[in-house]
Amino acid sequence: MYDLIGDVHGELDALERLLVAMEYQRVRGVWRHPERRAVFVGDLIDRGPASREVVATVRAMVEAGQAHCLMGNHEFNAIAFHTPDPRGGDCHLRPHSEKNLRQHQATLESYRGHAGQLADDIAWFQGLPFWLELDGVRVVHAAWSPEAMALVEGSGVRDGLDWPMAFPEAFDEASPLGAALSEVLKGVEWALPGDAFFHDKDGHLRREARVCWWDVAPGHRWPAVAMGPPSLKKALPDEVIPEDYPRLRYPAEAPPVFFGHYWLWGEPSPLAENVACLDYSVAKGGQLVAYRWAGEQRLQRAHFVAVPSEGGGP
Ligand SMILES: [Mn+2]
Repeated sequence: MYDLIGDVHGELDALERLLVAMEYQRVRGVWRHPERRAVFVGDLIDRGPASREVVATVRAMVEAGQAHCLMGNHEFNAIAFHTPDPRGGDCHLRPHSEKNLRQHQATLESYRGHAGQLADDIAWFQGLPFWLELDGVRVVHAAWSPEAMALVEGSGVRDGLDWPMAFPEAFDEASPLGAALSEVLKGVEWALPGDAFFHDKDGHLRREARVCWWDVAPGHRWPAVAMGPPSLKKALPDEVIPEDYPRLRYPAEAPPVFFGHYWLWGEPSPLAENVACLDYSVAKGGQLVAYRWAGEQRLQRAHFVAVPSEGGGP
């Protein structure tokens, strides 16, 4: 059975406390449980102080057959940041702009003096799955989107080890492949109605918002379906979603699906009977959260385990 673990974002201390709380033990340097396997939903790195150590911890578990790890948008971005654009120019697949340097800063600092390890971990990131269907559960970093997944599958992007060089368009959201990967790794975003906008957690102005892809449709109210900070909820008109927007729904009879990515707050609980987000903002003073799955179709609040971040409180 699986213990599904949310976005760690460089918070090694919280990760170790969570593993201890779930009765994992470190044996010869690798955390393991006699009966259970861990599944990380991605975003091991960035923000927190110990990205390199978190990657080492999780990678050792994966390599010892004790865990699976999904690719998060932060690992995906790191691959692009460290891969020269094969189409030429003096650029990387993710430009080293001031904004991007800021975003990668915590991870770059944790790898300072460990360039060889960084290159090796980036190569390991390239092998992380974009989604997983294990016996009885589905796992993805942000959105279980069958159409986007079919497009990614059909593209052959993962057929070679050096796929970032072979498929540079994977990192361009204007390309069909880039858009599909963005949906899987960053979620479904819709343009806000009229001239509504908000500032995200990093202060960037946005006119699109992540929506709850597991249940959103025309007729639902914007503030109820948009995922984001309180500033987003305030900026949104209390209007219904127009008829020409699509209907998205994760089927109630499908296997339970787990993901991270959404920076939730509060007491961990399922978002629908078979839908759970495990990201509770540990790198912003929230909690690191896991779900201990015991084979159930209807997810239960009692199966969440949470440890507070070091600082505690928002
Ligand atoms: Mn994420």
